Amino acid sequence: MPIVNADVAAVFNEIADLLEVQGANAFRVRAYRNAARMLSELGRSVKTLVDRGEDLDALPGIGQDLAGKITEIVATGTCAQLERLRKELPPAITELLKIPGLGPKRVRALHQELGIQTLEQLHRAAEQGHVRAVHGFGPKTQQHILQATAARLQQGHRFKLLMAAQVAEALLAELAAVPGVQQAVAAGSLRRQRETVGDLDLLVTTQRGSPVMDSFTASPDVREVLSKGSTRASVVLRNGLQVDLRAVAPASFGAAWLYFTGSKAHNIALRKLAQDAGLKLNEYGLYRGDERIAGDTEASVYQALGLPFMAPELREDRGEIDAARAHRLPMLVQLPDLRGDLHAHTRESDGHDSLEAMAEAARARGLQYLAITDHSQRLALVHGLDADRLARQIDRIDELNAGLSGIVLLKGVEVDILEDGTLDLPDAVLQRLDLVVGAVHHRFDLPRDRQTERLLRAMDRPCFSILAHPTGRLIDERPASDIDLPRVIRKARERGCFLELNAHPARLDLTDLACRMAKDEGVLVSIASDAHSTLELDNLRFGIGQARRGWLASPDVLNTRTLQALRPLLDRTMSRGARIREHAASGQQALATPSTP
Ligand code: DGT
Ligand code: CA
Ligand code: CA
Repeated sequence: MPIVNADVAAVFNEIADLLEVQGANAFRVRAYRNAARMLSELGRSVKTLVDRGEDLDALPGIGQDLAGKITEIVATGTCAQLERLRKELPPAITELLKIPGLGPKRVRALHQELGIQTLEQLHRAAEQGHVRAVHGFGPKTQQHILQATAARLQQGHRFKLLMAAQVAEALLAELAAVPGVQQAVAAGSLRRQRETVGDLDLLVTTQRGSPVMDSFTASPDVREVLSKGSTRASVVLRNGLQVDLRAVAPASFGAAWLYFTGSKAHNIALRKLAQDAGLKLNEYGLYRGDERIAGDTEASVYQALGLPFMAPELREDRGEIDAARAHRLPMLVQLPDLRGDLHAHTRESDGHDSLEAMAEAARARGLQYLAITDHSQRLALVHGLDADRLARQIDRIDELNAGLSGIVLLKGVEVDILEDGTLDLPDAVLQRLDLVVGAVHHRFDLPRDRQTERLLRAMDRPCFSILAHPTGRLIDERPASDIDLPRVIRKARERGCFLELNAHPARLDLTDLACRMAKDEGVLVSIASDAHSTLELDNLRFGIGQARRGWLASPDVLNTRTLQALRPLLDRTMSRGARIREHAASGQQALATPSTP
């Protein structure tokens, strides 16, 4: 099985963790982390780049040293430096580092003073009160560690969709190349585009005698074979991801794909429908008595049950079956429906690429417009723009647009929403933009009322178009901030502004259910890449997956609009006209006339 980007990223992240535990230079550590992030977000296979002999140091943040290591990892699955570090430190250090609040320094102290090497040992030490005795730890931290280790030990680990998708793609290509294999497809939560995946479920149809189970379990990336038979096998990969493979005859392919795609709840509901009609549904087909009446395709099964085909993203038993019977299933939005992207960064703040490169990359992906929304000044660490620099960027975009064809850059900003709900830049410069994307980047921990008020107040500002990553959650890393989302959605409807579904695979914020809530309230959703490089524009596909899970059809999505149809919608959020003049008159110097088309 070939190495996928996530494997290389995992090696780099582990190196960074171990270096940090050893107290290595912070720049060195950060270089590995940035490289890991870039790779896991890269739209192309780094193995393919290596195979083709392409120049790896052309990738953002990759110098000669890291390029050499990537080549080494692609060839061998690991790299000498990591092996060296692993020998120097106990293997469970990386696990310990994942506990919130336990940085490398503390992990080091626990290891050195208590000899702790595993989660179980840490849990026991906290239970027995030994942790609080270590310098720098108190009873509160000990309690926190006790809870966190208990939770970790209980919860089965789930993988982010991006990583699961990369691994599945590589595995399916390998399986398809095995003699006798006819079809090889993904099923399970991956196919339903859930934001995290517990394990991978793959399905093949084969001719008799195909060695598919042997090749699958013999793959060098398999750490452990859990079970193996002639029609099924389960393995655990080196990265910890479990993969279940099933083989069926072509006549059962549709029924098996339906069964293993799930969800379990959807399957149960379908089986009940079948029973009520005097039929029997299982993974081999739909039967009347002993006769198989459907099962070679999924559509044949649905049809025999009197239903239209249902997209995998809908199969959660959240009302899709009733909606289907009433012919009320939405025509789900698709990637080619997107005409543009309303959230992207350039080198001017923390992006990797220039305005020109971003414009070209968006055009190459068939987009008609791309909003440039660099960070605002409060985010000094990422070189956020103050009013002067933003004004200069506005001018540059105007100049650039004059010479561009096939793509229009929209002038925007990702302005910080301050703690009191004001915005991080004056209205005078915001007015000159085509759109204002507002976002929270600090104080995620405010109590519900204050956090909600903060957002509502921001949305009430004269220039406010789209609320970006509304809850601020990072999957597995930071919980959603506590907000009254229904209130925020109703506010967006009253104000005529929009909510973002951030397509970054670590965010996917809004959730599927939140998308559905927005749709029900008539609030349009902006599916946005938040790209920090040209390659990250490809993340839009994960946003599409989430939107489809949230029942969004093309008309429910803001950026399926043509530029011509989009302009007036954005203009309304920018209070062009009376209110602007009022604000300009109230002491702030108008920098220029508003840039209406
Ligand atoms: P995951 O792996 O936790 O992200 O979620 P899934 O949906 O991939 O669940 P998984 O891997 O346990 O099972 C794959 C599919 O197999 C599941 O979506 C539906 C089907 N399945 C599994 N167990 C059962 C069951 O007990 N009854 C029925 N009807 N279907 C099942
Ligand atoms: Ca699964
Ligand atoms: Ca499974």
